[in-house]
Amino acid sequence: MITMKDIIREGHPTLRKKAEQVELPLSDKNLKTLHSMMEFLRNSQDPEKAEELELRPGVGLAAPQINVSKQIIAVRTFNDNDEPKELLLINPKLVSHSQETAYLESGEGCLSVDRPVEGIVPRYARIKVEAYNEHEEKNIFRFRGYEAIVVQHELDHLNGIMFYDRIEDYEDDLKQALPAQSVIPRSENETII
Ligand code: NB4
Ligand code: NI
Repeated sequence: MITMKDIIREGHPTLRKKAEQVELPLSDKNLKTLHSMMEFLRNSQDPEKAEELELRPGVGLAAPQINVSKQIIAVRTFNDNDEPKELLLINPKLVSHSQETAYLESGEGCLSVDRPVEGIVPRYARIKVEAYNEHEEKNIFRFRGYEAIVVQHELDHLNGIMFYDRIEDYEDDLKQALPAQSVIPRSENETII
């Protein structure tokens, strides 16, 4: 079972590496990793479990955060009917995005960052992601709004990017310059979520 002890924190070199592609068919070990990542999100969103296990709540987790440098993402959000929506994305690839940008009004936090960092983190408002699921089916996923932001935060982890790398006026020794092709220019018609 994954707990906060398993989550590596900023300064750990794995968080700055590009994650490796996962080989298909999935090994039992990779399947176990996938499922334990989703179990962590479920536990972290369950107030009783979270207190008992001392988990910070999370809506997403990327494998590099548990020191597994592989292209695996788990996302657990809620739909309009308040039902959980769980997604496991393997070898995800951003295939297209809107020009329009969006950001979370309350800023972003990261389970690998043990301090609050304020500031605007520009993200694309809508994205299309090609990925395999846990059944090894290739799919194109469309995300918008809050969900699109969560997925982009996780995709960044697979590329060694931390959310504060994207905050314009933030200064810190741990902040790194974005590769030019990763820069997201803020749009005029930006959505605040
Ligand atoms: C990933 C998110 C940071 C910004 C927005 C939010 C929470 C994380 C990090 C975008 C992605 C984890 C992975 C939350 C949270 C709202 C929904 C449902 C019920 C509690 C939960 C709390 F916990 N970020 N934490 N941070 N990360 N919303 N919510 N609620 O998830 O570092 O790379 O359960
Ligand atoms: Ni994070």
